[in-house]
Amino acid sequence: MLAGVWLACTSSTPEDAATGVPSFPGPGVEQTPMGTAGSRGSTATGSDQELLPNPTLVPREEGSLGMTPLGVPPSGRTDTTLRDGWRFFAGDATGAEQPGFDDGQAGWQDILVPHTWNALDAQDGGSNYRRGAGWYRRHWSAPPATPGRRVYLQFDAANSVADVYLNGQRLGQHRGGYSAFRFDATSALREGDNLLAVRVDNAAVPDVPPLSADFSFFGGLYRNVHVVAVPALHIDLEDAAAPGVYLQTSEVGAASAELHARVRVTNGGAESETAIVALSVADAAGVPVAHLEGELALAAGQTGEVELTGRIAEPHLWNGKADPYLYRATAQVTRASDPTGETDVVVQPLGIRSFAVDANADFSLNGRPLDLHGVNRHQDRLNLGWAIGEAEQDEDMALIVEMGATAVRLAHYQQAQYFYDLCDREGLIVWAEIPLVDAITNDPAFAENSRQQLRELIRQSYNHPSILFWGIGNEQRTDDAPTNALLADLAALVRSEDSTRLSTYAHCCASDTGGLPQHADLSGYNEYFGWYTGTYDQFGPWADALHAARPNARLALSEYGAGASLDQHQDPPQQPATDGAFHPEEYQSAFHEAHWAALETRTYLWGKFVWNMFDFASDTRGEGDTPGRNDKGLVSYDRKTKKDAFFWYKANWSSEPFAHITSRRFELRTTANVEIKAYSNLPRAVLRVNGAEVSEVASPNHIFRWAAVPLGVGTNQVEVVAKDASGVAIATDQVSWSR
Ligand code: GCB
Repeated sequence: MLAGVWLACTSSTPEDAATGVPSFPGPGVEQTPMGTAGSRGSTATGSDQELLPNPTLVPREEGSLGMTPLGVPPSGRTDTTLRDGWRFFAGDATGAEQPGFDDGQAGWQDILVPHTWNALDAQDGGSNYRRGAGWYRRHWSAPPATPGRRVYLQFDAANSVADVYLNGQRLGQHRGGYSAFRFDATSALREGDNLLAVRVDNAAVPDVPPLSADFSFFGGLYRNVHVVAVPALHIDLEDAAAPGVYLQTSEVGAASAELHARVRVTNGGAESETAIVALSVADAAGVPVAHLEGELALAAGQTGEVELTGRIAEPHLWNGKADPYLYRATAQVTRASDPTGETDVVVQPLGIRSFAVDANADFSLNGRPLDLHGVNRHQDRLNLGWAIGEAEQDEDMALIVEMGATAVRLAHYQQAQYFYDLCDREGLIVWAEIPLVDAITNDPAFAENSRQQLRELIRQSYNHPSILFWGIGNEQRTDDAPTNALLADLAALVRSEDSTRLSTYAHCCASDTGGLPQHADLSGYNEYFGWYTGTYDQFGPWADALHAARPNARLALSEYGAGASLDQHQDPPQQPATDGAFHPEEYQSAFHEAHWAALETRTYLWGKFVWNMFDFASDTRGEGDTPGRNDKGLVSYDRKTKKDAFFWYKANWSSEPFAHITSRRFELRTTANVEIKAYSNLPRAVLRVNGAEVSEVASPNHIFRWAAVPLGVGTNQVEVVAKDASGVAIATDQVSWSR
């Protein structure tokens, strides 16, 4: 919602000769003047300013001092998305980085970016999807260069090793499949036609995590590619491809909150400059509530950092789903020698909140208890793999919100900034993490790449108020010295990068009380009682024993789940063989009913995350009804069908009234009498079969059961009407079963 407002602040066109911005013709090219970019660094001058309380701040007049009607100063920055016009070759192609290379030859195809070459073969099982090289090429036209102006190529992700060339010149390599990266393309850029070529490779390499995992590693440029052009004096773009603006709040109370901002500035020009750095904060209505300014002297080519601090009076808190209130922070850099001249602007969300995690009590947000319950999410979907867009992410979020989650673990890697934006706007609490999954190597390059990916995750996602936890790893299985050293190192990196949030870890398999879960501030456990081990009624006693053994540890259930097919049914359900072909939907429901009953009373667990919100591709798997599928989702891989267990959580977590008859896809019945079960968040429900009332029952726990209901031969119309406490019918559901 807010992002839409920011993007609307267009002040220059792609062909704007005055700004020297390259033009990128053609449909599929989306351009806005406000990119986000970033960095961290060296010299700093500071400015501490008391912020005026809201009512005494006078908004600048529209149009004065360069302010647009929407309150954002015009920026010399442009951000252009290169969506269409790409040629792609699946494999290695000698010389493909050269402008003269013929990409019209056989084997090359037109594609749109985001793109993956594994959309189909990484979802169909057999552990045989193509892992290797792919080449992308795209021409574009640039106007004459403007002295000092810098042009960057930004990749929001490429899995997993990318080599970038412009006009045959190699700009650099990025290793890591989930974080954004940028290269300064200015020196390789020329007037007129330019040829961008990218070699992406998703073959296994020993130094880039993940080495192994229970999901498919889709290769390609699967997120957007941008051209970002900035004035000579600009907000830094080279700090791990971050926004270059880092916002923190502290001492958050009803009367005020402290605001600390670091803004990194680069002088890309040939002369020394003094930069005027301003940070303005506007409320959700666009009314300014704070303005901070500092100055920074920079030699030619130098990057420095300004620290600005101040106070926001009577802050409107970002309060999770109850009130996900966002301010908008606009950082602006201007040359002191030309204060009305070109600026560079970066706009970021600002949410003001405090939180605490306690080993023995509920998580709290802004001093109030908040139950953190939700799901893990993978980013892939049927026939698209990871090459998804905003519409798919909106749909994912809508489903998570409909179910009533308060939190989400975005497993097992950095996800799109757009999804973190959605979490900010919806008020979901986020566990974000790096892809340190399963196996590690002792190679120092592996540790360094893990650190790099963690640094990128933190810096690129720093300003999302929804993110409270940085995940440093998932399920390292060997409790040995190198693994402990790596986890200790990553936990320390979180502390040095971001003292305002907590590190966390998802543990399994090695000893619960061993070394591995001790490094992060918080301990998550992936436990599958009733699926991979034991029975589901063992979960509660296990959790209590762990809490007793680690009384000061802050514990979460980071994963729990069971597989379910939409087409396999059983009454009453039996615990299936996990690696078998039969995963009845009814067993998944029973598993989650038991787990949630055990979880909702254990407030010492700060978070509870179902594995998984959606079925996902794992090409090595061959179980359930679909090869290559992990079927523990509450929603199908194509997002079209919600399994019964989805409605179990909705009944517990959402107040939107509904009724849902379970086993609805169990259409052909073979017994004369069946148990009929419904979920609802209303207190009473009536069952009717073929128009005749069976009975009205009350339920304290959202499960309504009618035992041994006779079904007639032929088609049976089954209807449940859920009622409020005073007996008013509020929601109905119908299914049709035959016998
Ligand atoms: C886990 C892993 C996750 C798997 C899941 C499963 O513990 O963390 O990546 O997908 O179990 O379904 O087995």
